[in-house]
Amino acid sequence: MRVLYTRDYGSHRPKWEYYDGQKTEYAEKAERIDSILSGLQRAGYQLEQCAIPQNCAVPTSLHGKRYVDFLKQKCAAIPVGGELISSVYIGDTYSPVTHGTYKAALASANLALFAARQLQANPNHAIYALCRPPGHHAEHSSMEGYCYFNNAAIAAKHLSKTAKVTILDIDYHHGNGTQKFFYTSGKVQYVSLHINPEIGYPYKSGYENERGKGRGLGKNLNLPLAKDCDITHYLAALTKAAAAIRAHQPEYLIVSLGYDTFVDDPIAGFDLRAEDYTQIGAFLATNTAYPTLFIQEGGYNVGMLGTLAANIMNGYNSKKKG
Ligand code: Q9C
Ligand code: ZN
Repeated sequence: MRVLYTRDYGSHRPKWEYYDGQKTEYAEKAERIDSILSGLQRAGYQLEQCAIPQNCAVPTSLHGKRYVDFLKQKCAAIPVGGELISSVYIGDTYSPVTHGTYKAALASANLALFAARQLQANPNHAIYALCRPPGHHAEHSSMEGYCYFNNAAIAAKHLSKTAKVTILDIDYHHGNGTQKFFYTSGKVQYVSLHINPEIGYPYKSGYENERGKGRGLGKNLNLPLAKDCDITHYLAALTKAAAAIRAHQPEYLIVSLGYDTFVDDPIAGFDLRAEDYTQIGAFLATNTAYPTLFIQEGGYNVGMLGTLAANIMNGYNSKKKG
C-alpha cells in the first residue's frame, strides 16, 4: 500500500458553510488530512509527499473550461479570509470559494491523476491518494458538497483510455458528480453505497432506479441504505456491489473512500464502528481484488480519521495477495 499526498491540501480553509440558512462551522477541515497522515504513520505506512507543479494540467478533460477559469479567477480576486458562497457555478451552500481553493483543488485533482499513472506503472501496488478537497459531488460546471474538481472521475477517465474501470463509492453520500460523468459510459462502471437520498444529501440523485443510459445502461448501481445502517447491512450491500463489479470485469478499481459512514461522524448517520473498517478493508481485498486506487472523499470526525484510515488499510493489507 502506497500512500500519496501533497502539501497543498492546506491552502483551502473556508470557515463557514450554510445549512437551512444557518451559518455553521465548515466541516471539511484541513486537519482531516493531518489526522489521516499521522494515523497511517503511526500504523507504519510510508508517506510519499508529491510535488504537484504549479503549471500542472487543468482538469478540462471533464470540467468545462469556463468553469475552471471561473474558479481560478475568482480565487485570485478574493482576498485571503474572504469567502464567495453564491454565484453561477456554485451549486449549493457547501462549496465556498476562498483565495487558496483553486490551488488546493488543482493539486488534489493532479494527485489523483498522478496516482492513476503510478498504478498503471505498477498495478500490484495498491495506492491511497489523500486528495483534499474531495471530489465526488463536483459536476462538469458545478462545485457542490465540499467538492471542486472530481478527483476520482479524473483518474477514472485517464485509466479508461486503455481499460475498463469501476468506481466503487463508499462515502456516506451519493457521488452525484461521478455518476453523471459516466452515466452513458460502458467502460466506466459506477457502484455506490450511500444514505438513501430521500433523507440525506445530495437528495437529487442516488436512487436505485438510476441504472445508466445507452451504452452505460446497467453500468450504474446505486445501493441506498437506511439511517443507522450497521456493519451487517453494510457488508450485505458490499456483497451485492462486489457481484456487480465482477460482472463488469474491470482492469482497475477506484474506491471513493469516505469515513463519514462512522457512527460518530458529526454530519452523517450510519452506525459503523472503528473496528468495522478493518472488516471493510479485508472484504475489499478479498472480493474486489483488482489493481486499486483509493481516493479520499469525506469523513469529518477529525480525531478518529487516522484510526479509521489505519484500520481499513490494515484490513486490506491483511488479505491482499502478492
Ligand atoms: N445537514 C462529502 O462528504 N451537508 N460531502 C449536507 C447536512 C453537505 C458532503 C447537509 C454534505 C457534503 C464529500
Ligand atoms: Zn460524504
